[in-house]
Amino acid sequence: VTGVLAELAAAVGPANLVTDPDLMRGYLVDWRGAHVGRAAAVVRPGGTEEVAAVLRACRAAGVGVVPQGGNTGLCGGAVPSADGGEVVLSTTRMRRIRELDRENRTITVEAGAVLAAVREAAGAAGLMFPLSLGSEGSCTIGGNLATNAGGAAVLRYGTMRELTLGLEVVLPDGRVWSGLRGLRKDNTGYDLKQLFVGAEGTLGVITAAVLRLFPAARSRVTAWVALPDPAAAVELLGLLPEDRLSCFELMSAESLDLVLAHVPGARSPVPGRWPWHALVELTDSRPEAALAEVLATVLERSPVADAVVAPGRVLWALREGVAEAQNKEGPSLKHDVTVPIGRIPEFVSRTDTALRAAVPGIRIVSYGHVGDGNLHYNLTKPRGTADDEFAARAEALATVVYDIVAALDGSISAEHGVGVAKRDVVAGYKPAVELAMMREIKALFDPGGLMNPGKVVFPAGG
Ligand code: FAD
Ligand code: 2HG
Ligand code: ZN
Repeated sequence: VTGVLAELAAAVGPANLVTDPDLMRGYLVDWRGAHVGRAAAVVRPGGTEEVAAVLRACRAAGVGVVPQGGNTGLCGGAVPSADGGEVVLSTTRMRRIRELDRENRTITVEAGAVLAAVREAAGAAGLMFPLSLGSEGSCTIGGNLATNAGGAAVLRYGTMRELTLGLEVVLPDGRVWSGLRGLRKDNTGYDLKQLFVGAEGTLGVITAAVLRLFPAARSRVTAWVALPDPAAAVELLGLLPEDRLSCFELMSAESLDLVLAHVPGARSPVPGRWPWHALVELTDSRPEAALAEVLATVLERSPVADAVVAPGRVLWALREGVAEAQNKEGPSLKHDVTVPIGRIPEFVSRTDTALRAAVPGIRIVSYGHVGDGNLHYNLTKPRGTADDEFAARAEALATVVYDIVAALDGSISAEHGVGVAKRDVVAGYKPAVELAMMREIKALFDPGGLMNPGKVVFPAGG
């Protein structure tokens, strides 16, 4: 490894090669503190050619490379392994917005651009980039692409996959693929960009992308709705106008309890304690859309217990605060799952019943993007239980959750990906032929197994 460091310093400039343990620390642990690794160095290339030089040098030396953007991922995919021999490739210096094309409704950005900055640039041009995540102030477009990020606006605009028209990628052998086409139609063979979206850095390093833009919202209304159960949420969802609904988020009472306990100044928007809460947002590109009236009419006809309409981001802070609030309550067992929307009520009731029987007092912090079928079915230990006693049950509890997801034709990773956290368990829920195709694609692009080693792809016979 030491041999390659001089080459890396030459590739990116000595100031952008970090080997000091104190300066490396932040790159070696994930946002939750759940995954900790070691590395030979952190390298911070400033452009595509520098990324290519880094990958060539690492390949020649047989050194593994771990791409990292904002390091907000929740599956340990951006954290190096514990062996200390890998290099973290941080994209944070590559954050230029290369072009905004109004006629084509596209923006071309470098992979290290922070999501919030891309949304702002689109907004400044009177347009909108719709990807909406609580981590938008830190996560990068490269990370969003590599994880095929979802978030709150998927029901209307799709995941990162649907928002991407072209990519620039450095392959593991250092070749640069310039696929930055801003075309909505391009049937000239395999859709190669989609292989890299959701690959979590295992097939190459994404260095830039052409993304779709949309008309900005010129009217908006947001409501907090108290509900008796998830079935009422699904019923309300079906009554809302699909062409104007931009978000439909659901939270259990236990999720709101944590936000009220840990987010300074947080207050419940409705009086009393209700089992479930939905956050609903309607938007329209016309300023005169009268959305408040539309929403009020639907709410009058639907099975809601109480509802409050509020402007701005006040209500969003309650929803986006759950992940951090749950962290403050100790270790959480996360299950980012999805089932067909109509099966959410059955999923919740079957899983809640099974888990409450298995662990009396368990806190079920379930919340998420129910408008697209995605729940973060997260668990917090019962009060008074030791962290390690609860953690020891993680695998058994996950099996309960995932078996019910599988029985309902769902997926055990909806939007956060696989990383290391779910690599082995995902393999248990996929047909052998699907696992084999994944291994074959990985071997084709990365025969040496040096791109994000050990992540996503379950090894043959492993
Ligand atoms: P990182 O964490 O740095 O990396 C993630 C993966 O992508 C790793 O495998 C890494 O190797 C790979 N990678 C990063 N950059 C590149 C690149 N340029 N080329 C190739 N591979 C690369 N996710 C959602 O989907 N929806 C949400 O609503 C959501 N909300 C969140 C809220 C909070 C508070 C937090 C902490 C996280 C949330 N996330 C959410 C998870 C996370 O923000 C997303 O997965 C995000 O897309 C990761 O971006 P990043 O730049 O931080 O990537
Ligand atoms: C969210 O929707 C994020 O808030 C984070 O995807 C979910 O931490 C989680 O489990
Ligand atoms: Zn989410």
